[in-house]
Amino acid sequence: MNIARKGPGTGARSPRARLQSSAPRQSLNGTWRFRWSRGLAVAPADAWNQPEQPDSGVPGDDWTDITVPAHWVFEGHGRPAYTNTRFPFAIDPPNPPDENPIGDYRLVFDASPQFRSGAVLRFDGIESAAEVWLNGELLGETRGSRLTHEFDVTGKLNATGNLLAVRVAQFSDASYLEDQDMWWLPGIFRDVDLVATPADGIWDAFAVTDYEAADGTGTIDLFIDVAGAAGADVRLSIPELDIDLDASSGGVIGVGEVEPWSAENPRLYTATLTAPGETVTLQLGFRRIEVKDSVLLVNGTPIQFHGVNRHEHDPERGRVMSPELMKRDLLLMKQHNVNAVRTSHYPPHPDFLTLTDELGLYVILECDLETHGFEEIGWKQNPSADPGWRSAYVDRMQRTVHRDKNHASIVMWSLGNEAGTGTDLEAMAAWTRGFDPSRLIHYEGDWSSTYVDVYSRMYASHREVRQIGEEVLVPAPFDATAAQVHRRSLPFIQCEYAHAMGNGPGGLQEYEELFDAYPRLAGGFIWEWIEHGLAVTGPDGRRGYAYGGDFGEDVHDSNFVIDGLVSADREVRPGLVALAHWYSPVRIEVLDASVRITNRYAFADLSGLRFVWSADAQSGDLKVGDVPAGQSAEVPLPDLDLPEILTVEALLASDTAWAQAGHPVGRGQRLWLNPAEAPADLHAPAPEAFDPVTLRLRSLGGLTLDGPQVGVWRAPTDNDRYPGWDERDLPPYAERWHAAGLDRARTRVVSSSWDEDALRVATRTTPAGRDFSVDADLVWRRVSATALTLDVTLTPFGAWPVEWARLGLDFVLEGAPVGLDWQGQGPGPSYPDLAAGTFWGSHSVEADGLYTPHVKPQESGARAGVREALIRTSGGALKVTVLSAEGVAVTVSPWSRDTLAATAHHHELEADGRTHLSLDVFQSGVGTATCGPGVLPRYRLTPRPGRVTLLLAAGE
Ligand code: IPT
Repeated sequence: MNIARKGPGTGARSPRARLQSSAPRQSLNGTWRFRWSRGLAVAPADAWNQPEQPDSGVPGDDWTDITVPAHWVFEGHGRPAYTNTRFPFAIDPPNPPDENPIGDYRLVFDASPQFRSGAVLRFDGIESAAEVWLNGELLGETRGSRLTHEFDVTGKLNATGNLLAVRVAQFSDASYLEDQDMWWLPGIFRDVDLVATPADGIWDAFAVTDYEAADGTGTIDLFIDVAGAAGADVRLSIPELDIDLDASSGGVIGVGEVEPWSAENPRLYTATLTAPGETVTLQLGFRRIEVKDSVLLVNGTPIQFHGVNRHEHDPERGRVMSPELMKRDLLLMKQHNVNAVRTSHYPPHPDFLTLTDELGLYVILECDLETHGFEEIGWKQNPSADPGWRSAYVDRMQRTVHRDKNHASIVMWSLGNEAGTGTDLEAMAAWTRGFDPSRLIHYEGDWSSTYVDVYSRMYASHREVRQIGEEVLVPAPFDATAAQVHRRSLPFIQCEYAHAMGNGPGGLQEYEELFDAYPRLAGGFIWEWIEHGLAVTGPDGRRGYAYGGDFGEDVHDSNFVIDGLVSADREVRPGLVALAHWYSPVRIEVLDASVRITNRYAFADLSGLRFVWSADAQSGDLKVGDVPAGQSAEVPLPDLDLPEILTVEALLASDTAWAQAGHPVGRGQRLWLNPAEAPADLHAPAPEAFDPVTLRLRSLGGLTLDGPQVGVWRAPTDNDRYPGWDERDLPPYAERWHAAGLDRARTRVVSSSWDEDALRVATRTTPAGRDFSVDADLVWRRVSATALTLDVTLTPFGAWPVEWARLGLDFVLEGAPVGLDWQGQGPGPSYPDLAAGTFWGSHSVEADGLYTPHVKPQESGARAGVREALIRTSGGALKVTVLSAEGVAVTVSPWSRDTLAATAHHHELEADGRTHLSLDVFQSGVGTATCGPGVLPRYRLTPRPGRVTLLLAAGE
């Protein structure tokens, strides 16, 4: 096995489409025999690949059972490893390291006559290179872990006892081309099948569909590659379109008027191709993707990608996908108004695309290619620029395009990710353009590339995105290069933006507003859909997730692999709730006496939606009428007494393939809240309730507590730990906060006085060794034996060198948190730049809903705009009523911020049995600094005064 060369695999048949066919297929998935070796040099040169070798295992031999498909690191052999961009081995292409786990696989199987007359052995995914033997004969080698290889086994199969032997190398020359930001997971991890290739059957078919919006008609340009005897007759039949004709010679076929395919209305027509030996079924979607005047059009209409990047990930099985999990991902996407997926950074399981066709999502289908590790050495030796690798590059692209070429949902072919620049990429593009001019070509890594059809970038700042939107509206400067002129003719997408790592991402609204404002901007794809946590069991049996470094890797990138809108178990993170709002196809603005409804669909009117208003205790349907795509309408509101809250929701009017009738797709709300009534007849509180040294409250009714302590720090989020891309000259907030001492501020009582009507306390809160502070004036009054009012004025003092994380009052309550009931924004958490998708109302969560279980612990769970909250603990309940005009953000946690900041994994957090409560007057935004801009200026919390009046009562 030669795994140190630059070429593609050997011996496989040329790639073809994955066809839904009548040809028999036999799955070879199941239990195989397996043997692991430390490196190729020590992989036994015995007769492992020969039928004579016993495969059943005798005591003492080194063969065990293994599941196919699986990654062997999850089957008891070796361990997973994570790196982002760095190679976990020396950069010495094309040589893999000597310490290179080798897996030998053996399967004995029978083959019925239908396969013996003609068949291929099909491997859908082996990481990273394999040598394939059948009955002692070498069939060839694979390259391209996420690419399909089919080996011709016609005439090579016996009725019984066939031996399939596969030797897999974890690392190979191919690893230099597969440096995606993900776990290194070796093995046969996708399906293995025996597929019959019947005589007079159909080897390959390519139906290039088109839709002419001007007259509503469709065409099919058909290419058929018949197996066996030349000239076999093939009939094309599309019953719904009354088409039944001889298609043997292929060519363009007009189908007359059709309903076009789009993500909004994924209309498919079932077509069959019938040859004497085989029938193939195609699901045809008629659509046209094109660029006109730097605008991206589908079926003649501008569209916007409301997209996400999706890696394949299962917390127990790595990149082994089940049909259920793929469907779950896509349903969740559709339910959150996502209309596009980039298959980052390799072709997904082939069945994924059947689902995107059916459910309606635009797909950027990406080739299995990334050479990011060469960036470490200034892109020296980058394979993309080395003609020696060209055949490997082009082979990868051909395997990518051929397998999936019949899917209506694929609107662009992407050459790969982060592979630098070079002529091998150009060669991939040239082949693709020649083979399939019906789709656009995407590649982000070469900004001056003249061989792509879209200008694509990742994590560009809002300012830059605006410039890109604007530049096509004015003539190009006269010294512009040809490449610049070409680029200005292209639509712009962000193939990655808004890095969904930890608490975040902020800045979604501002991106969406730009995408809406400039025709050139065709939207983008959030990084990324799923967190790649690997399931582990915590010390007390809790389920948790591992990340880079947890498997003893000496080179790793820690939790950078945990950056999804959903957890590895597909729990929705707050970022996805916010995203669903900004990606919504309707905008609803409640005005004084009317509602403005904007239809943001590209094609559909609003007849698929029902609009429901609710105000205080009343509700009803809102008649919205006909609002064509892209238009707005103002609809009068019912005549109501002035309500406190008016909400209008857009709900699905009927069941769809992805959600049931009543599913919310958009919401608008307006508040006219009246301030809470302040209690009268107040007196000074009892001194015993206060700590004699700190003058903080220690008891209230039967409650034992300690507070408030002024707080301006938060347990750093992932985004707080990275410098924003727009201010890389500054250390990240987490470091600046620590340097300034926000995490270790202490309070001194400056003065206090007991009057008849109040206790007045002035405090100064200052980090050790610093001379900047927050001064607080606290006025306590007694309402009853179980209730007090607290009026607090907070004023920054001195020259704070950094913005704050928040400005608030912290309490510690004896007793563990049990739950929270509140009136405010909810039900999920919100931060100033991550608040969309929450709405004002009465909400309630139990203990495990108080926080977001981010895999790496950090600040989470704030409920904003709260006017009233009941904090339930095992030691009793505290009721907080905000008497001043603005609500507060309430954070309730079983862990202190110090504990959150010091613990590596959520499942390792140890609760101290108390309730940590913060009532924040202000909060900073969260931003998306892990990749991209930090907190935008308007969401930063520059030190400023704040004021709040609270009613605190021991509740029930
Ligand atoms: C970008 C990668 O394309 C993506 O795979 C992922 O690694 C992401 O970053 C971070 O999570 S590349 C980076 C240099 C912006």
